[in-house]
Amino acid sequence: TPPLQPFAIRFGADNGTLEPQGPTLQRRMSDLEGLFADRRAWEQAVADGDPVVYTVVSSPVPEAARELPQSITTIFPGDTGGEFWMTKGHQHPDPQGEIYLGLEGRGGLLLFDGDRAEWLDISPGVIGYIPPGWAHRSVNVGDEPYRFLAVYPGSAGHDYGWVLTHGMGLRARRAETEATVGAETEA
Ligand code: S6P
Ligand code: ZN
Repeated sequence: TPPLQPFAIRFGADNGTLEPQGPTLQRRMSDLEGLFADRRAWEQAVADGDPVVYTVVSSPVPEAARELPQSITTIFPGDTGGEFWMTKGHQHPDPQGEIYLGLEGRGGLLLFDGDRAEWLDISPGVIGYIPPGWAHRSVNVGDEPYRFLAVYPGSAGHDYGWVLTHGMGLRARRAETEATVGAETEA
């Protein structure tokens, strides 16, 4: 395909739309197998209507070498067995940096390089930087949808198996008494 021509993209910070828009996807609870610590709670949630946990809307910029695709992720509020709703998380097989910009709601960016885990609070106006080689997962720690813009190199690729094998080092749990961040070491 020939290189793109310059163009503007209008994004809806408050509704998660991109115009013009490229591919979109919805991830339901059943798509998150093996990710929540409490497998029984996950099975129950799948049986109880298999809710949509998050959506991803992309701009028309393709995931191709030297291009710079963007997408808006919206994670709905909730928890499964006390663990906040979250994205699957992935590594970029070709390690390259990525940035996230918080747009709405209250969330966090969990980063894991296989050795060290880090947690960044992300809210509207905050940019989270993901260095090359750090697996990343987003978490909604609030009571409304959490939404962010991601900008990433088109040749980075996505490896979801890495997280299933290595975990993410930390988990974000709803505190027993109040709905605040509870990032704890994995059991
Ligand atoms: C892509 C970027 C995001 C995620 C999206 C969904 O590199 O990190 O657009 O794809 O937040 O998360 P996941 O882990 O299901 O791809
Ligand atoms: Zn990524």
